[in-house]
Amino acid sequence: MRIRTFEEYQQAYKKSVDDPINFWAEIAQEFEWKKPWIKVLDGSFEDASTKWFVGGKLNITENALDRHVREKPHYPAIIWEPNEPGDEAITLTYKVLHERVCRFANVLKKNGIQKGDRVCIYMPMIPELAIAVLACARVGAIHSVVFGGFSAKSIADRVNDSDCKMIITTDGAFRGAKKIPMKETVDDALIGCPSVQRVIVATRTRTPVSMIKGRDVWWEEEIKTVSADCPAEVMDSEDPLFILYTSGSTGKPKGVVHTTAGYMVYSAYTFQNVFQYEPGEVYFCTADVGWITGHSYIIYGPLVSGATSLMFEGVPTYPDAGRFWDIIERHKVNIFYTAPTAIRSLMGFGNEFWENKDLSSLKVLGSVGEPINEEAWNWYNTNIGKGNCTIVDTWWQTETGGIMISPLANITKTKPAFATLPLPGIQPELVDDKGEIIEGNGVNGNLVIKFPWPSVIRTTWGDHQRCIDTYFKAYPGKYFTSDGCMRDEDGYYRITGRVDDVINVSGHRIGTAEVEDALNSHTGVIESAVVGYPHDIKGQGIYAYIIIDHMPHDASMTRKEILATVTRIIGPIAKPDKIQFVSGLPKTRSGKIMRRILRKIAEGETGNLGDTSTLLDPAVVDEIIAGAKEL
Ligand code: 7RM
Repeated sequence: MRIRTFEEYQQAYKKSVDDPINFWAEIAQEFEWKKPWIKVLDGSFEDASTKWFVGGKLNITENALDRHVREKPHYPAIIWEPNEPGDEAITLTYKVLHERVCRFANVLKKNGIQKGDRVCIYMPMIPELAIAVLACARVGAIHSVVFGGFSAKSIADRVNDSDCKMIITTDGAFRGAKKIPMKETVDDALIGCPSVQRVIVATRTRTPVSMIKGRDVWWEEEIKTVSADCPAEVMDSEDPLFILYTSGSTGKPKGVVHTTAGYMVYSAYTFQNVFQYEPGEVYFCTADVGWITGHSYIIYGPLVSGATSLMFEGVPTYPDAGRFWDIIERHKVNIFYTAPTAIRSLMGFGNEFWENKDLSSLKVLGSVGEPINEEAWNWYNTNIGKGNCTIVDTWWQTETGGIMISPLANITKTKPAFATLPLPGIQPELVDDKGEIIEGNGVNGNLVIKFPWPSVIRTTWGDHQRCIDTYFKAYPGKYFTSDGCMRDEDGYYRITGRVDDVINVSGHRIGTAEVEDALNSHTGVIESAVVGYPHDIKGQGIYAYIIIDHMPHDASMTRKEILATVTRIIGPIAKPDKIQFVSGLPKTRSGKIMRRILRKIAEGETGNLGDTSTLLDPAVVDEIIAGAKEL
């Protein structure tokens, strides 16, 4: 499974294309199965019916825990670094983690959870979060982790979409200098969630919370009453493992469904090959488990691989902008995986935060979530990597389950800002808007993947047609990524960003339609249009054009109120960075908003706006340009 040279990569790649069935079968054999599969690959992209390792039986937690407990019980599985730098880090060995997962799995069963039930997890980055996730997998429950920054309404929407029977949360969360309520937000959400029968609350901040009789129980009390022995549920390869909601260009966030075997095989295979993890090393991914990166590369990929995964509760700037470098120094981190937005933000804080830190343990630096600009790539390479670390710029998506295009650390020759080459099993192609394949090198196009890989999205929860329409319809027989991409003279891939109405703010995916819906629910807002614009640190910022029923006397107050509404409805991550009040929006005769024009104005373009001849009222454009200058 492990590739060690560029020649081996080329051979593996060739085999994965010529003979994908045997290629993946050989890799899958290295895992622990309760019953072997009958067929490696079935179904088709046309109706989004891909299935892998059909008929196989397994439990992912036996691969992530039991297997390693037998071989190396005292090896650290999770090193947890708390928010407060003075507080001692906690190490959970594979044996301890296994015991705690089994115990909590019994708590789930005792509280009525059975195979196939959906469980929502709304927690900060504490070990109990990883334990809750794995305990769900142990009993065959489908976890749906909701990022701790989402609002009560966002929780309720997600819980209701998949009829979660339970929510696991904490009293509160520590985030830098702030203490944030969690249970209280869950309580607000639960006003509108009839499916939830039980709430399990773990203690973190000792914030007083309301506990409802017959519904709410304490984690610490529950685990006292159960055994530490919990046989793993027998799961089919294609039984859903989890749902993770992600934003698209239209409508509400979709529940992306990943299944058991394919996801396990692919997350572990890519973890080992991209990062080249060696026994004894410490791996640190700064993502939150609320996003796919945390699922695949804090929990499942590393643990299935028997690695040591460092999990950090806090934020990069607390107590100061040297926190990541301090963690790397103290825990002798070898592999560090973060987002370009964090790099750009830490670049701005000055040398004193990293110069005095010993970063010599580092071997591999990773980047994920958004395009990394050359300046940030070079800064990361020179100042953090000291020119001695390889940078892996990993392109992938919630829907792909694992890394798709990336260098293999110290194997693939890198190039600043390039995700470089596809991993074995991944067949990318560039196509134009008509679906014509763009051959050759030195070209640009829409990125599609023309052959299934084990962790491709299986469905969108409750609406399979939406999955087909979103990913498999634009280019029949191919998976459409919604990303634009260039392939340079060397055949290297560089992802240029989304080609749909999704904005990538600090590596978080936000749908413009969702933000517009939130804005439109604010009193006085008649209509709104949201676009992304280049932002030095966040990558993209959110720019909202708003038609309001009458111009406010105090525009800054109205802006604040509008932001409060967006925070209530979605969460603080969706707050527009700029709000411009306008009297009209540039629309075509058929009533479609011409976002292209709004995007250009948001970028600061005033002259060349392209063809505006189809506009109903071209005068509105001049007004918007004038207003944008004053903002
Ligand atoms: C892993 C993750 C997916 C979107 C994707 C891209 C963008 C992610 C890179 C990247 C350029 C990268 N999942 N993206 N990684 N763009 N280079 N290395 O982020 O579902 O939350 O977002 O993120 O646009 O479509 S995600």
